[in-house]
Amino acid sequence: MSRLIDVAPQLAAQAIELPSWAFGNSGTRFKVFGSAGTARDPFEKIADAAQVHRYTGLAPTVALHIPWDKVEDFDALRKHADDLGVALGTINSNTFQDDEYKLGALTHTDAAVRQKAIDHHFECIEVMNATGSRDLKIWLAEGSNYPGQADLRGRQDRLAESLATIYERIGENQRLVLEYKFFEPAFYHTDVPDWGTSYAQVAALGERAVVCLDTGHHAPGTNIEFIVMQLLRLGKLGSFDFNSRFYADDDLIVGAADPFQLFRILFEVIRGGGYGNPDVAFMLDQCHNIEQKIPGQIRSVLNVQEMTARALLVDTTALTAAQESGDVLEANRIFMDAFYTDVRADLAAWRETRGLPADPMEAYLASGYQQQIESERVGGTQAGWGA
Ligand code: RM4
Ligand code: MN
Repeated sequence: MSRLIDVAPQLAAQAIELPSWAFGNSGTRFKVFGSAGTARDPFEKIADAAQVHRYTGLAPTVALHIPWDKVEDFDALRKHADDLGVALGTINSNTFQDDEYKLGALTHTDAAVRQKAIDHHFECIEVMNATGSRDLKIWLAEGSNYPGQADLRGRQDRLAESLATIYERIGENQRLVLEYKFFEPAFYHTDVPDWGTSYAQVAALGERAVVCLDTGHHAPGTNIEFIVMQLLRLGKLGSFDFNSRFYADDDLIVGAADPFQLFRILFEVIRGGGYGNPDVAFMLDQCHNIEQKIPGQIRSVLNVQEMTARALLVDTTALTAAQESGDVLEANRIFMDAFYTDVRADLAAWRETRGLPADPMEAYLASGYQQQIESERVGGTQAGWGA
């Protein structure tokens, strides 16, 4: 078993993008709770995200959602991020909150509605040009609720056509990233429900189109690490939206519901060459409905770091030997040995060697930032879904 110190250089390469929406208020369809100090605009969301990076060294970029994070002057937002030591990352499009999109956006039967949705993506590409972002991430809320309601095949064909039009606008150094999700808000069928559909759609577009795997977007019991392996094998795993879930798309703190699953996923990422590889972006897609938001994000990136460290500790030489000789129990023992290794004290010491606090959460809580935003951010409207 190798020690943490042996894998430290690989740990230093870790970067996890934060979602701007984690710093605004969110909730369920029953209630969105407000909370003191919550960011009121994209500038304040970036300031909060920068705190996470400051204490963990793990989160150098922030993803934006358009129009939630639309500002007059994206150059100013970019400079603001830069001044705070972070950069703007992935641009997420949003075609799920306009009345016209009730029955679809990129798949709608009405060409005018499809064009509106395509134009929104063109606008997102302009934002990317201003922010210096590489990735346009598309998640579609499209589908139907009742059998017979929609022409499944027709929608898939219109989706292909709309995506091709958007892809043509993508710059040389930009990518189109298509995210899948098995259900919700549509309950009978979803137009991009699984990795296979996303793969088929992006493969038809070209090299700069890849798949986003959101860990909360599968049916319970799905072997997600198998999908990770397959997409890496096919060269189409573009990014992760990390979060955890118990039942549906819960968007809870990554590693909270099933740390072992996170370990298994990260093991396949590493084995498949997706770790420390700029082609595979690590992002969080979470909401902190009842817990504090900045600490929630700190806990999340630390969970990913901790499980990455454990996955890096797998003795792959011994594992391969056990696999090839058919030693079932020994292979499983080697795998589990790494999973059960407590790396927390070693990680704390390693952080200090890099000028970071041993305990980022404690350092943040002691910094006074939370008290400061709670007293300063009075008046105005707190950011939330749709704002
Ligand atoms: C979706 C999907 C997207 C995220 C939105 C807010 O379920 O996961 O990635 O942008 O939620
Ligand atoms: Mn997502």
